[in-house]
Amino acid sequence: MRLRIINPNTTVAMTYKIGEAARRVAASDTTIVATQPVDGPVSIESHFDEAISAVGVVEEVLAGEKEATDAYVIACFGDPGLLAARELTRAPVIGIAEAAFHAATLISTRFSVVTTLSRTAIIAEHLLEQYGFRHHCRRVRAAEIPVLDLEENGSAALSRIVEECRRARDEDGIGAIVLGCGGMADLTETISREVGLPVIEGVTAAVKLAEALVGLGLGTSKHGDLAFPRPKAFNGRFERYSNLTPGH
Ligand code: 2AL
Repeated sequence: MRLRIINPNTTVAMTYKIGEAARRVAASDTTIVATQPVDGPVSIESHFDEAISAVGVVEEVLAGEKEATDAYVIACFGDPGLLAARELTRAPVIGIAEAAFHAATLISTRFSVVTTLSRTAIIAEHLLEQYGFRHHCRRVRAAEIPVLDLEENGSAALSRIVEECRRARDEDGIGAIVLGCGGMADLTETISREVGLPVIEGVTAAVKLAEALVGLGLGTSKHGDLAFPRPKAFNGRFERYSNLTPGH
């Protein structure tokens, strides 16, 4: 199967890391295509960043539809553009936050999330509520690192995340930790070893869930709200979406 992983930010090094993490867990017959939008923020750590990046995500899905893509993963922890992306394809589309939450509830009763900056915690909290995981999550914690610190060798990012994970383990009464950023895709083994709890991050969880759905012959429902959007006129910068007919 062909799985398109969309890093919603425009940092190519992060896309590369996400693609490599995906390939490490993917089945041997899964082809991973890791991409990012051309336009948009270098990292996503605000509501504004999210709103702009969602346009890039849907454009990457439209590009994927021209390449017989079997499944999509949106590799930012705010799952930007998730439902809009689902409208554009019959393939499954999985956000890394929802993938990680699902996986965490299958191996623990309670989990905490450790994310980047505390201002992004509200984004994860909103998703927990929206997806119905509020009771499973004890706390959304922040390591207070900007997303791009995760790309810098020798930064204090890893040790800050490990410290916060240890606090989560000792104070939250949890069985597992969810890492709250696509840029943490390569850190699960190290952190799990340091902290002694199962550590889940969404890129790898989403790859395996996508493979499972494709294996079951399941794709995004085209019945109801996730049906292809009605073709209509778009004005100005978005004129190219006029009379869009994805899926045809
Ligand atoms: C993220 C993420 O996963 N990628 C990004 O640029 N920002 N999320 C976050 N909470 O920092």
